[in-house]
Amino acid sequence: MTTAYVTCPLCEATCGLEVTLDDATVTRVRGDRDDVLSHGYVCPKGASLGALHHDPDRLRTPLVRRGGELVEASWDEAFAEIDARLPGIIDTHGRDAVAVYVGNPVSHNVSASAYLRALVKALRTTNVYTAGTVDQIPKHYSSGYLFGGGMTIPVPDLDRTEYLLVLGANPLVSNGSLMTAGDVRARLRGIRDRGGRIVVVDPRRTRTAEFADEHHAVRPGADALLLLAMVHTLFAENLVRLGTLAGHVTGVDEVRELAADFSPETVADATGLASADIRRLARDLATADRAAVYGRIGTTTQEFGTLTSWLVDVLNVLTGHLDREGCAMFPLAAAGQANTAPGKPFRAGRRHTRVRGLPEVLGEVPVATLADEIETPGDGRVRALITIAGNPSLSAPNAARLDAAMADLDFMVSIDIYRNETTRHADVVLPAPSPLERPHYDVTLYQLAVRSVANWTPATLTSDVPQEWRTLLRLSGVIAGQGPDADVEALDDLLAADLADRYGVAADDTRRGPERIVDLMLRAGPFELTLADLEAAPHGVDLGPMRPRIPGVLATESGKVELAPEEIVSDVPRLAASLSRTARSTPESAGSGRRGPGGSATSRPTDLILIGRRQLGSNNSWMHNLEPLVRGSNRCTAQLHPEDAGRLGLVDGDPVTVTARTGSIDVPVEITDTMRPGVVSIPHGWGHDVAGVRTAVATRHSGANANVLTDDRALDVPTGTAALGGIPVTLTPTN
Ligand SMILES: Nc1nc2c(c(=O)[nH]1)N[C@H]1C(S)=C(S)[C@@H](COP(=O)(O)OP(=O)(O)OC[C@H]3O[C@@H](n4cnc5c(=O)[nH]c(N)nc54)[C@H](O)[C@@H]3O)O[C@H]1N2
Ligand SMILES: Nc1nc2c(c(=O)[nH]1)N[C@H]1C(S)=C(S)[C@@H](COP(=O)(O)OP(=O)(O)OC[C@H]3O[C@@H](n4cnc5c(=O)[nH]c(N)nc54)[C@H](O)[C@@H]3O)O[C@H]1N2
Ligand code: SF4
Ligand SMILES: [Mo]
Repeated sequence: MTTAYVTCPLCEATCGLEVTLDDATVTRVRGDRDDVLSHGYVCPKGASLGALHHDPDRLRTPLVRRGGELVEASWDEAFAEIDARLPGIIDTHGRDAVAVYVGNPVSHNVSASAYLRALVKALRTTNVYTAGTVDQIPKHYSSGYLFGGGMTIPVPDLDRTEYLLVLGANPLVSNGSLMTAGDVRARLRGIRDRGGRIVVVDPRRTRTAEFADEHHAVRPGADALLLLAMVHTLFAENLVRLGTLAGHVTGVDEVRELAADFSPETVADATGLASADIRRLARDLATADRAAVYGRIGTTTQEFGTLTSWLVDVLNVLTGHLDREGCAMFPLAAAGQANTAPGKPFRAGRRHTRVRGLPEVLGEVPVATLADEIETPGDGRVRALITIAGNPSLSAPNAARLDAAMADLDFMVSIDIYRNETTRHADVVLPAPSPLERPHYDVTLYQLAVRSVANWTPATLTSDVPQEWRTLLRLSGVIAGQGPDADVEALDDLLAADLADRYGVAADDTRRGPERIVDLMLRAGPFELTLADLEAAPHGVDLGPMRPRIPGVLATESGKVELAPEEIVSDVPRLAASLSRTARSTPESAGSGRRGPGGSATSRPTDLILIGRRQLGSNNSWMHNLEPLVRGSNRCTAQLHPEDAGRLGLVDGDPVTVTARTGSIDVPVEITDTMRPGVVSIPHGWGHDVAGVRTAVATRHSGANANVLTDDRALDVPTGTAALGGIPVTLTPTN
């Protein structure tokens, strides 16, 4: 028996786990009590790392399409196929004919994230689509314009705050997002133990809402109105206090003017909150000494994602709750922290997509328009696609359309650990090692951690599957014209030398791959660690709580927090227009009349508004092939308030057909008074019963694909991020 200590790479919490092995068999996974961040916490997914590693369906051999069928092939055969097909497409149709889709697990995989740069550089395509564009891009955008850096995102100082206002996040289920905090439950409990308050704004009474002191069931998409009315109240009641931020903020008067028309009375109907409650929320926030406003995916993947993300921080600033102990603060990571050296001020929209003119943000363009780019003829049409750790067939809006478009590509390569809904369309599938077969250091998520910590995980098990960085470099070699057998070591040396140059430190050339990269990032970092320091600390190194970072962290043109950037406030008229839209709608049905942008449905009594939900045993779309995770309550259902169910004559478990502009799906209803009347919730990541996958367990527990209902036309306008929530749908009992 041996024991290994690993940082879980499955979600943003970065928990430390203790893995027990009998030779190469994982016999137990539990929380590492000595882990510096998570102190022994583990969730059902982390506990399933062994099951994931041993899953017989997980890919260990490349697949190549022969005579229409994906068949097992050697690595050399797979790369020969790519070399025979991909460079030709670039030669004939140009660089932009190849698109890349980067999925969520890349953020948790330094081997993939560090070496993706090489691939994108070799491709020189403008078509880089990411899961971020169905997720947090509005927060990067608002932070970029407010503070000057797209990664300069404030996170709540959970361990010291006494008032936490949470909008559109359910950390007790998601384990925290844009807020890396292993064992979030203990940390939230800490707030209450200190006599503090937690307030949740969410159309559903989630686990986090149940746990909180106060819950407000806002109407989907109305958060920006709510927050702007709180801003209005702060000014009206003379509660604006910049505190230590005074002298570091511009644009306060502009914000006052923008909020003038949004009194609590004006927005009450549209938000579903009483004006007295809105005023009280503003006062409670203003008078709390240590407080933070925090918003997550319910605030970013919605019609007003940018404005909501912006207003979260406007409130933090106006109440003096930014960059102070116990408030919203800027983390400081030991490696790769993007905002430690002064850079150029953030700018988005440096280019726009060909068909719909949607903006680039952080070099990424919205996956909501990938199908347009594949389907629409002309120069720059996407003819080939490389997916890396992504499953857009289940995760992107109007997924059925994108799925069909992918089937129509000239060539597709996927790097993935499963043959699933997306990778079944590929011509070549290249496997990646399991999480236990690769080293790990969470370069991305530690930049958003509530404490500075550093933890290195060496690979626990060896693998026949090449490390993902090697696969990415080999693929880059094909694209750079070096053929199927590029010198991976030489390419790695180049990449490391380039980074060493950028960080101004010498690379330790006795190390290879991500080890060399992480080591040089650590040495260049603010705590001047080395990889050897971390190798000697299997439970991680604690580097202390967040510290004030203003003004040094600010990279705006003015060197100040720019509270009213044109790129954001120009969207306020669209928000104002949404108010008159609500005013015109019928008041008796909470959901009716609120249309997503581009939605053309007329209000009917059975119209509902669709939102999503996360489930403890799911990880977006890809862990449903593990028996321990698909037992019990982890099911794909449409949650509905009893009033709505009664109106539709539905009882618990009845099958319903849910229809939106883009398509319809059948799911059983789950009747629960945790839902806001007029709103229906269906989790994403299900819908595994399609041909050509190799996920036996998931197929048996299929569920339906909620993203058949989400609309690729419904976007947060400034960023083009999909509004996955707030979609008008109709429910009819399935016969
Ligand atoms: N167990 C589990 N954990 C996960 C994941 C998973 O799939 N399963 N996925 C991971 C990923 S990729 C991410 S990005 C994070 C996300 O982390 P969270 O954002 O915390 O995740 P959700 O549980 O989806 O919480 C979003 C909440 O927003 C609410 N909501 C929907 N629309 C609105 C709205 O218009 N306004 C407001 N105020 N609320 C709204 C929903 O009801 C929901 O409760 O979770 C990560 N962790
Ligand atoms: N309706 C609705 N849709 C949503 C959301 C929602 O809340 N509602 N949430 C959105 C969010 S926040 C996100 S982040 C996206 C996620 O969108 P995606 O990233 O497209 O989807 P995932 O389900 O995370 O798929 C991850 C893929 O990576 C593979 N994989 C896992 N580990 C590795 C690895 O180490 N290497 C490689 N190469 N592959 C690996 C898995 O097999 C799977 O195919 O979904 C979005 N879609
Ligand atoms: S909460 Fe996230 S990081 Fe922690 S064990 Fe679960 S999946 Fe892993
Ligand atoms: Mo996400």
